[in-house]
Amino acid sequence: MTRDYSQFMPSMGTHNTPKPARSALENLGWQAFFASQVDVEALAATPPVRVTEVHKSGANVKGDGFDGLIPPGLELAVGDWLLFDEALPTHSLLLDRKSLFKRRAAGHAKHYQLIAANVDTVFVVTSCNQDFNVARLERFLALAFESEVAPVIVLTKADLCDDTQPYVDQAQAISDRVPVIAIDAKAGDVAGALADWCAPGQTIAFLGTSGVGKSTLVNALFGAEKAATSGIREDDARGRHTTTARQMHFTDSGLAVLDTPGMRELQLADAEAGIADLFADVVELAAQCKFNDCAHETEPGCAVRAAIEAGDLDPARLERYRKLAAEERHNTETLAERRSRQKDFGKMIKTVTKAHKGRKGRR
Ligand SMILES: Nc1nc2c(ncn2[C@@H]2O[C@H](COP(=O)(O)OP(=O)(O)OP(=O)(O)O)[C@@H](O)[C@H]2O)c(=O)[nH]1
Ligand SMILES: [Mg+2]
Ligand SMILES: [Zn+2]
Repeated sequence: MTRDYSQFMPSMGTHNTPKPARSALENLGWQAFFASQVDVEALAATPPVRVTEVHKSGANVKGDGFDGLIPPGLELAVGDWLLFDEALPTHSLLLDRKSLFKRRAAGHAKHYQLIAANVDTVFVVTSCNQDFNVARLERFLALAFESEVAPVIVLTKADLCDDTQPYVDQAQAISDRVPVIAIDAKAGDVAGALADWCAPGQTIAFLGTSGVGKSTLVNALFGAEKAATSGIREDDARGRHTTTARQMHFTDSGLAVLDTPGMRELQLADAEAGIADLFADVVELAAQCKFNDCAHETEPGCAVRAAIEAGDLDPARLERYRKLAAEERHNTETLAERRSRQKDFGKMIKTVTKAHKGRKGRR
């Protein structure tokens, strides 16, 4: 195994060389990943811009000393980077995404909704009250793993709860790859608690249901009222959907921050790998079952049941995994059906066009 020992090496005079000033683009989240897709001429002719908001009438974009609007036509997500074509904005070139959050659109079984692109860290927010729900957290985390975005769980309203430890323990048990933070978003040191993920040039996003304090966290990071917040209904601790649009804000230090509207329903599709990552413990156990197609019910040599009996696997966790995996398969099939129908339609058009051209040729 090769190990990286660089952190143990003496730093070679780094404190003597002043850091170069960060460029305006870097302060919008421009990273080497995007720069490597563009040559110098393209950079000069079509300057990079970042999508900060997407709505029906188009997308707001921001670049170096530039604020603009791209008319509808491109399928864009907040956080996207484009090479802006001033003469024909809808011909702007979309750069490859480092990451993309998408979900099965609510109410449209056969469509995707793009949530955000090029996010480095996602804070999955829930509060220490009735909103706390392990199955829902697992959905958000599986989506993050699928999108290859590092997730962190933030438990807000620590001040309203006698003992946060049971919440922290349950959140921590979901995955040892996901840090958990409990905080008072209104009065706690939010910037300090999230500092590890908020270096200049990074892009962070807040996801979670309504009323959990996403906008409150955003405001705390800015030290200013960037986003509106409002009270929750006391009876069921649910929010009122105060934030209605996904919006990217930028701090003076060069951190890109995405606030999102509360999401009640998160349906996963094309997220098999993300789910397997999150439930790696169950997947590994299942691989040790005697039969490849073991349903972990009554089969002999079932490693999953053995782990449950030994108290090493929570049966409720297995059940949640099964349910999420089955739902994901169903959603993925529905989307695949639609895609294949579109492909068939595309083929039909091509055949018709060809036949038409053929006839013309014979005339
Ligand atoms: N006491 C306390 N109140 C909080 C905390 N976090 C948020 N709140 C309050 O909870 C309410 C909802 O907070 P928001 O920040 O608007 O919640 P949101 O997640 O942005 O909600 P949507 O925009 O509807 O998705 C507000 O009244 C906040 O002041 C916290 O840690 N402690
Ligand atoms: Mg909000
Ligand atoms: Zn089994």
